[in-house]
Amino acid sequence: MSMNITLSREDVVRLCERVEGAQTRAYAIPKLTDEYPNMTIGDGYAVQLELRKRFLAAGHKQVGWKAGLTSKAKMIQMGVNVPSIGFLTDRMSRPESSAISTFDLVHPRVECEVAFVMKTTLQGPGCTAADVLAATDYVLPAVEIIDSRFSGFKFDLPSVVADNGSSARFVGGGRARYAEDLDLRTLGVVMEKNGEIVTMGASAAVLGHPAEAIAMLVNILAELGENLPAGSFVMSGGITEAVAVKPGDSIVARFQELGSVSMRFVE
Ligand code: OOG
Ligand code: MG
Repeated sequence: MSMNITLSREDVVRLCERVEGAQTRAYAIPKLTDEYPNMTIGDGYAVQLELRKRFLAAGHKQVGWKAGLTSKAKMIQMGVNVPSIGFLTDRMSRPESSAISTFDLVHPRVECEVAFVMKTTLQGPGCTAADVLAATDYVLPAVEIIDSRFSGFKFDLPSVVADNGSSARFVGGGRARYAEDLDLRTLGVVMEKNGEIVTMGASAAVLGHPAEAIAMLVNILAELGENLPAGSFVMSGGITEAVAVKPGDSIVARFQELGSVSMRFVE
């Protein structure tokens, strides 16, 4: 992955303000590459870094990271073939079984993920899935509510990286387990919307093993000059494709061995 930055500092700030406006006021914008066709993935991460700095300066607390586009189902759904990473803050977290407002979201979708909580800091490059498992405190099931700010949920990698990987909300829940007590490759998950099964999959869909996605994230962080701190909450990427939700919908994600995560959506 080339982390080449081609945008001027002014353009990075301009695009960050455009994405920040769309995120905080919940409106759709055209993908950034319509105006900057030569934008690179490195440019996308420069905009994402600017966004993170602004949120942290405004008092948001970073709680961890997310890997995205790590399963075939997600890559096919979004027409992208390289994984991405994004940051997670306290403002994005929602309690299990809660009512989540869609008022401040553009076109939310939900996806089932395995989340990791780290007990030691990881530093790439060269981080492997075995390193990740050794550094993991426990795993838990999560539902990510993604919300691309790009019209029609249509984007390319530089644009989605700049939009912080479509991060919007997330819910951790179920039952926390030690990774060594589970076979993290073969966990089944079923997602129900309004009592009907809408999608299902197995955790191997995420790069063969969800810990591989965390290793990839650590190696991307190294390219960005950062590590994955102890205590981080990290989501490994949607196992299934993402499912659109609207006010009135209720979601239950049932994970084998990890219990379930539920929420409902309101205006
Ligand atoms: C990009 C974010 C993908 C995942 O788990 O694959 C993601 C998107 O699909 O909007 O969070
Ligand atoms: Mg996700």
